[in-house]
Amino acid sequence: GTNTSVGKSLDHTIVGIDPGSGHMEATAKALDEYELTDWNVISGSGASMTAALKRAYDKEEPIIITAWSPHWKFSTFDLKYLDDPKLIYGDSEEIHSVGRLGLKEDLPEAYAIFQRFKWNIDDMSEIMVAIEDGTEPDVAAQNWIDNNQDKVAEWTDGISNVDGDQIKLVYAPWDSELASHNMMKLVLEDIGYDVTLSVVEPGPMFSAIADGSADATFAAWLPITHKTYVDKFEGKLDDIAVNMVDVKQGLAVPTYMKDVNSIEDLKN
Ligand code: PBE
Repeated sequence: GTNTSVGKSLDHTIVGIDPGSGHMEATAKALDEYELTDWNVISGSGASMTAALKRAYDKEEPIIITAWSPHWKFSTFDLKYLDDPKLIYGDSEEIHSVGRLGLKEDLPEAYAIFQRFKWNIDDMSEIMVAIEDGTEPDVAAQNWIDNNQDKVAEWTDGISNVDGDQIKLVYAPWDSELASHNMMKLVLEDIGYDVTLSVVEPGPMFSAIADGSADATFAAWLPITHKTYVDKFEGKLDDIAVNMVDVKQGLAVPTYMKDVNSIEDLKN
């Protein structure tokens, strides 16, 4: 049938991202739960995934990617999520701001901002799309801040300035997190912090917060995506607040793949 030929034309391969991401864990589970025994997922990175997507899309060739929103790929390409009736990728996910133990006492001004920090998919997408269009991340983040002074003021009003206190933010190399961490870096610098951004793989991201070598991350996708990490470091992370709701992850295909609409369609 048609779906078998989609599998064949793709060599039964789903294009994945970095090995330690929640997405790769969920995809392994999806292959298992939907009994897609012939299929495999190749790891890479967000950048290699979008490069493969662009190559396929330009030729209208089939491709299945691990996708998440917010992400600029949904602005650049016409894509659709595959239905996931077993909710392996979660339903609606949230992004949490997570800090090391003791952050509240050590850096109370930053902590107070993190408790209030909340924005939405359109906000983050604006920064992501600008970066993808070639704007430097710090410039794209500053432009968003300049255009959203009211929103930023809700996080920072009444918070005292600090005098060069150091704070270390850590995130994994996803474009969504590139946007959020560049934005928060500028907000913190504006009240006087000396901010370090470091980019590491997802496992080291959570372990850095848990062992106190980093102060905070705004990259914890829950309740499903990063559940394994949060469980692993239970009692060693401060789940400060939700900074975005209604985010999503799943498998996606270009809309020109008309016969593939559900993960179940990939079954032989
Ligand atoms: N993501 C985006 C991440 C979380 C943020 C869905 C690629 C993941 O761990 O899979």
